Amino acid sequence: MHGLKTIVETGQGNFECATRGLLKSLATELQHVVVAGDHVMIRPEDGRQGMIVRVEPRRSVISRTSRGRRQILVSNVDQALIVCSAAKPALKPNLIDRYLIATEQTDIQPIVLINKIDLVDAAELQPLIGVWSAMGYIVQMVSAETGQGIERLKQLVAGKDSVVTGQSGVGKSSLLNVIDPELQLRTSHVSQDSEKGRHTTTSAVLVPIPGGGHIVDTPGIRQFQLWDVAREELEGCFRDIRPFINGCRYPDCSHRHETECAVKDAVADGMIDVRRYESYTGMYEETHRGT
Ligand SMILES: Nc1nc2c(ncn2[C@@H]2O[C@H](COP(=O)(O)OP(=O)(O)OP(=O)(O)O)[C@@H](O)[C@H]2O)c(=O)[nH]1
Ligand SMILES: [Mg+2]
Ligand SMILES: [Zn+2]
Repeated sequence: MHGLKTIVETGQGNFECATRGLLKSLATELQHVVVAGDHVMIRPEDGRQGMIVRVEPRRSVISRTSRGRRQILVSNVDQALIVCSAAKPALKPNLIDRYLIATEQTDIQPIVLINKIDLVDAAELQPLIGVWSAMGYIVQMVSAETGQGIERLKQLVAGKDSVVTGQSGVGKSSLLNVIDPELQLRTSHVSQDSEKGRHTTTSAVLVPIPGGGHIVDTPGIRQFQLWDVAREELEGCFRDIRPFINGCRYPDCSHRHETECAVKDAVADGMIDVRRYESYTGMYEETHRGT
């Protein structure tokens, strides 16, 4: 999106499109009618120009709350690449849990990438990774430095639309750069633009990658905290805790101080990983009550 113009990728190349007036009238100050990732129908006009006449229903959205209102940043994303590093900065398993929990209520497939695997003994991470794998999460060890795991990463992103998230310094740009050496140039280009005060609502770009698919690039999304999960919904977002919650004595059990709690029993019996349980209680303290 560039102001009033939207670049639409089609089977016959890119078209620079305006948006039909009727659609535009539905826009608000915060919300564009068309967002990056949308599937649209266009009417070609002269040359490579066109008019967006219809926006298809969105499969999934990534949004943030701005000035008290939900703003959609990008739609129809298939997967979120949750990038962390094995060291420098140190691995933070509870932070990974946070990202995983946030994707749980969406149609977005999370993929955990543990980068900088060259800096540690990979075998030591196996028990930790095994806990996530047992719940069905994809966790891939990679190194942008040595190339370890990069072929697998390329397979994971091919043909899919992925957003990338993770703390500063974990190697997101480095990984994108090995997926596509051209991507880095374009990444820095977008950042420079936004420094000049480009309106943040228009800055999401889907960058095509080799083998098909896109990486969603916006500085905002690279730091996104993902979505808020209401306190009542938290237990259900933990794939390992969810099976036990019906066994608790109290229907509103928070699984912390209550007696006759099936979740705490499961932790004591080794059915739920202790670190995951602590991750749950930590998040519980911080989440807000829903409305
Ligand atoms: N040893 C090692 N260093 C790496 C690896 N990947 C990235 N680095 C280094 O880690 C540092 C940070 O990498 P970046 O790619 O800039 O990290 P980033 O996640 O994009 O950081 P922000 O843009 O600040 O969010 C750089 O000095 C990289 O050279 C890796 O696999 N192994
Ligand atoms: Mg970066
Ligand atoms: Zn309980």
